[in-house]
Amino acid sequence: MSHSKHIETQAIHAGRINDEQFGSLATPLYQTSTFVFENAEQGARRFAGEEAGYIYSRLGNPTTRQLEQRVAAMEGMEDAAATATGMGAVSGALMTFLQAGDHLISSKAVYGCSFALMSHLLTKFGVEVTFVDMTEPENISAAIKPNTKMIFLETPINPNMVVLDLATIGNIAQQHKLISVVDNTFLTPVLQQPAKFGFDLIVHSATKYLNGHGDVVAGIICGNTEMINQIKMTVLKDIGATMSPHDAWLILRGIKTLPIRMERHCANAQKVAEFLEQHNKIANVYYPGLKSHSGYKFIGTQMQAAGGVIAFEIKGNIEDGAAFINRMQLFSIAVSLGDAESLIQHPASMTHSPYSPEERLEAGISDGLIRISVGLENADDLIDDLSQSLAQI
Ligand code: 4LM
Repeated sequence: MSHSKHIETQAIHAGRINDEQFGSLATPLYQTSTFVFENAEQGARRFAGEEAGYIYSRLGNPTTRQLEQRVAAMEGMEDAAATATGMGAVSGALMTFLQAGDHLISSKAVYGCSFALMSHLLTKFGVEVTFVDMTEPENISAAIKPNTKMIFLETPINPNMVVLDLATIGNIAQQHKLISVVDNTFLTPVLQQPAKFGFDLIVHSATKYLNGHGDVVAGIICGNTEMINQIKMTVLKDIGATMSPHDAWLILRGIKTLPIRMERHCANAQKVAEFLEQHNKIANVYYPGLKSHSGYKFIGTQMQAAGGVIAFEIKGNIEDGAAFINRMQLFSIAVSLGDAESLIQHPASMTHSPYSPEERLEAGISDGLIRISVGLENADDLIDDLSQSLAQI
């Protein structure tokens, strides 16, 4: 499938394999652990890389392959590696290319377990990590050392919705020949394609919008063919963070509606954010779709729209915040995001609890921050739910 097709078409057709045997319209699910060789010689040729073909599902599977090709096309990248979870994707991108003695520069604020991976696990293996505030790109330049190998960021940042400047950061990475990695989970390729700004690797928690139905944990890494092959030989072959073919099948089904789902998530979130912004019990709203947000200027250039996640602080203390969350009826109290169902959670005690209180403060994640993932329900019903709980503060 050509990369020049529109994203709505790619979401349905890119990477599609023709089922020559039966003509199945839906992707066949190859729910198999292993693949049978015609003879011993063929098995040997496949292991030696002399003959194309599947060997064993940890190394590759036709259903999973279709998903890889679809997401790669949508991101405008050559290839992709599907992983067991989003953390499998983040760790795969980082661990394949970093070794003891290398230096990694990461945004200070990132998803809690990505922070834990970098600050705890990678340092244990001798990788040096510096966390910087990337809203000032000069901080990145200032942190670069002779052993700096890679930079890592998310935008908008989970959970505080700060938008980072991909064009400027991408330039810095290219000038210094650093491997640049963006976590594109929050916007998906429908709303933001970091490859346009020269980024080398794009990672996703496919658990979120790509699948969109809250029934899978999965991840994917996009990049050029050479880097993806290297990742597959590391994170899939040797570490084993492989996506299940059944999960790939569900994501392939979910991704067909990604463009229309994102449209609705954005429209609903915009209405909800505007409602929150004018409410007298709300102290701050962080949503790049609001003119008051520092990320608003990137809409239409770097990102098509602001996505479906909103962060905010209420007027009141931590107990008021917990009571506010507990009174929600339509919003489920749950971590994760990007599902049809609207979700609400408290980053300091949940998704970002791997940070120490000091690290969290330093990263700009306040204790009072509440994060919602605006689902696909009717926006007025979501506003009614927020409204009833806010009225009781
Ligand atoms: C959450 N997030 O925030 P898996 N990258 C980003 C993420 O938000 C996440 C991952 C990677 C949440 C999970 C509980 C930007 C996860 C990791 O959970 O490993 O698929 O993705 O609520």
